[in-house]
Amino acid sequence: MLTRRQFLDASLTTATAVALVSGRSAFAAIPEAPSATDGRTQPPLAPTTGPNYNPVVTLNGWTLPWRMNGDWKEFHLVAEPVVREIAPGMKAYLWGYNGQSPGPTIEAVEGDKVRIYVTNKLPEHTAVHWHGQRLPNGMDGVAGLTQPAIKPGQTFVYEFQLRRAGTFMYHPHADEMTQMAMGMMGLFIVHPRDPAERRVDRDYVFLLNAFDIEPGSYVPKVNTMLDFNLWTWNSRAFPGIDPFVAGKGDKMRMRIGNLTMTNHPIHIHGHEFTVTGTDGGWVPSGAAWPEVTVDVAVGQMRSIEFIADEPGDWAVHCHKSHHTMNAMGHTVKTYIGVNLKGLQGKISRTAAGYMPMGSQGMADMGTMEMPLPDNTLPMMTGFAQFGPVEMGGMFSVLKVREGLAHGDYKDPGPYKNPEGTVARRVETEPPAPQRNGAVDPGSTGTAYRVVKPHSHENH
Ligand SMILES: [Cu+2]
Repeated sequence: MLTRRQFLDASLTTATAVALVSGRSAFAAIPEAPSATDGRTQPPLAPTTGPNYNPVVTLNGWTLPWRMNGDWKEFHLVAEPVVREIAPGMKAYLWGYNGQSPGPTIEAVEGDKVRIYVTNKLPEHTAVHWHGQRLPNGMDGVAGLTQPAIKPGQTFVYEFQLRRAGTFMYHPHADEMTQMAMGMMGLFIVHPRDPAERRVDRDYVFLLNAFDIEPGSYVPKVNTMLDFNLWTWNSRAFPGIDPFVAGKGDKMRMRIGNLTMTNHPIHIHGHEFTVTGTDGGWVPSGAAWPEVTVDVAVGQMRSIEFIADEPGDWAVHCHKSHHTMNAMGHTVKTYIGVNLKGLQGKISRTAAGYMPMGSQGMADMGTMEMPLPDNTLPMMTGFAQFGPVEMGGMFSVLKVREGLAHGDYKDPGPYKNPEGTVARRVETEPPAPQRNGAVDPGSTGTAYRVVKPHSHENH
């Protein structure tokens, strides 16, 4: 609790800082702090000064512009409350940086000297830790241990030289439980000095994060330890997550950082990849190992690479099935195998609006127009060309297309499958009975016999 005196001090300093930072002429020593609120993936930011590199694409995010000052690259982060659309139909009141959660991606080059200003517009103190970076101890951003906390209204500066290329993160190290549960985090990419080293055509980056937001409310519960109800990539949940777009034959990289409190096995359909980097650096090329699922543990980063050589719309998702479900699913009861006929009428007499569901599985929930409280997301949702996708949370699509231009990241729409290459229905006889979800132990399965097999299968 702040005392009245402390509160007045805090609001005065906040007001002063706001005036100084927005009035550029009054505060020329500090670079401008650009801000963005658009939840869509922004085009990569190609460098206009300093060494060249192939910029990353931040999924549903953006890169922080910088300015050169002598031989220093100067950035300005503003820690502040933000409104983030998690997916269409739901907004969250979070804390982040420069208008968004996660904050903008910082990109620079191995050997660069970076000067990062951090202005605190939060109601409490903060500090920024540069996860994975080699730097002087006093620049490590642990409030109390390596520096005084940045009080509301204050601006601190961090200065260090980037000693190695790789994928890093930034996040608060002050009241971490609250500030990370509220969405404060960002990516920090350091490119190799030689742009030919480890070069790829498309380099996607995202953070795994999670929130616990009651349906109908806007602010995350910050004391939740494990039972989160929104599993997100860059603070977005499917169907709010943009696709990974690839030209056929492109060399792809995805860099995935985990700032949740559990591990996430990230799985890609249709392609195998190699794990080529961790927060500790690049995996030597002879030691990179093949996978189709990479487990990203808490506080870790994994960089994976593959050639996008299979055209199509390929699912990319966390393999924990509860992490591909949105908030409303977490309270739904299981009724599989229960005959609910007649029950609804009886219960509705005492509980108005009662709606039983799921006696034949939960798939109804992907299509039903069920009234939701304001500001939440259905359990499983999303539509594609063949029907409901029945997903939520940590799910997106890798869209591989022939003939995409190098810098084209637009959603190319649904994949046009070549004739005869889509799984199809076959005629059966007798028709499969309605089983109402119950398993008949005496069933021999003959009801599903295919009666008109292709002739060549009879030989
Ligand atoms: Cu997961």
